[in-house]
Amino acid sequence: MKHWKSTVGLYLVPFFSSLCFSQNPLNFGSDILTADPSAHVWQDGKMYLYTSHDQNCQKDFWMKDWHVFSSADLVNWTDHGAVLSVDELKWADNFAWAPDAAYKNGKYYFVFPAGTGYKDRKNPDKSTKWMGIGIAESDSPTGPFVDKIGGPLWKEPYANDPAMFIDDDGKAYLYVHGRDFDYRVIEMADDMRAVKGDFYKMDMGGYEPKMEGPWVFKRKGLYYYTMPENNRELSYYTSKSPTGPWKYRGVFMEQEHEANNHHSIVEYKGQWLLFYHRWLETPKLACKPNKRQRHVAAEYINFNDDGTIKTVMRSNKGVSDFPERIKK
Ligand code: FUB
Repeated sequence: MKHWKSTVGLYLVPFFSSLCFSQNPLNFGSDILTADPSAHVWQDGKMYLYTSHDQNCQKDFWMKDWHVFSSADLVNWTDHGAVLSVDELKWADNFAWAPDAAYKNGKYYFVFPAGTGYKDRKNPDKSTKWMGIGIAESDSPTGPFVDKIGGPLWKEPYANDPAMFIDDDGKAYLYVHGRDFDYRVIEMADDMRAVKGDFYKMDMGGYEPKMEGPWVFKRKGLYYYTMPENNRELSYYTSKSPTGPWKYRGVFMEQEHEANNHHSIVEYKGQWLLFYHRWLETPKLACKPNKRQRHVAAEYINFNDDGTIKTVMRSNKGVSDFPERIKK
């Protein structure tokens, strides 16, 4: 009997310890539903995640505010609350979708999509939904962020999912997903309160699948344009310039369920990291008919010697060993 118990105990130890140390999705210390993480490491040496905020059992992505979380070890996170809400905007009242952030001129910028109207999925001709991109500023990475322009950066074309990339020379590039308007980039004015010049349609090497949620980063002199291809699997292009021409390099994270993904990639304390969201059963909420809700998760992302990205698998462990890794 004693022998039987100790054998079972032996098998249970790894099971329970994996539960204790599994921290994917990330533990933000509450039941908040988060999606569309935009990761940045700021001057204070901490990681900041700007996310969309799903409402419990929300209807058709009707989302109202954005949150920011910070951490120094990717395990212990502080929720700094809502950085901005559509209630503070004069020009939008809904669709607080995937945001991004930037630091320039000694200020923090929060760049976000928001909109008005209604999307009629049964009769698309009756849809009145419109979305545009706003930019708000603050002296602090956690806000409060203020929309000093009081309007979107432009009215047409319809656009969302902004990604701001600031190059080493200080130039700020804004990439968006738009209605018949993908693979476009535009430069920001120096004061970051307007766009400068015209949209530039980038050369994607002849491969332009349906996409949303672009993200641009630079590693070892090579620029990466990553995106949820078909809104689902994460794929990428590389280039020697932030405006292309780009070369398609393939998928680095497969899709999960018939559901969207949205991500960001950043280096922190010598490790390259992928932040993304997963649609997971969330029984506590008992949402019908969509039981799965979005939760922000993270994985390590690795590169081959030629700069190509190694396939990333979703894991329960995520980056929960980050504190140990950075001690080494
Ligand atoms: O969160 C709302 C929308 O879903 C985002 O803007 C898209 O990228 C997708 O994640």
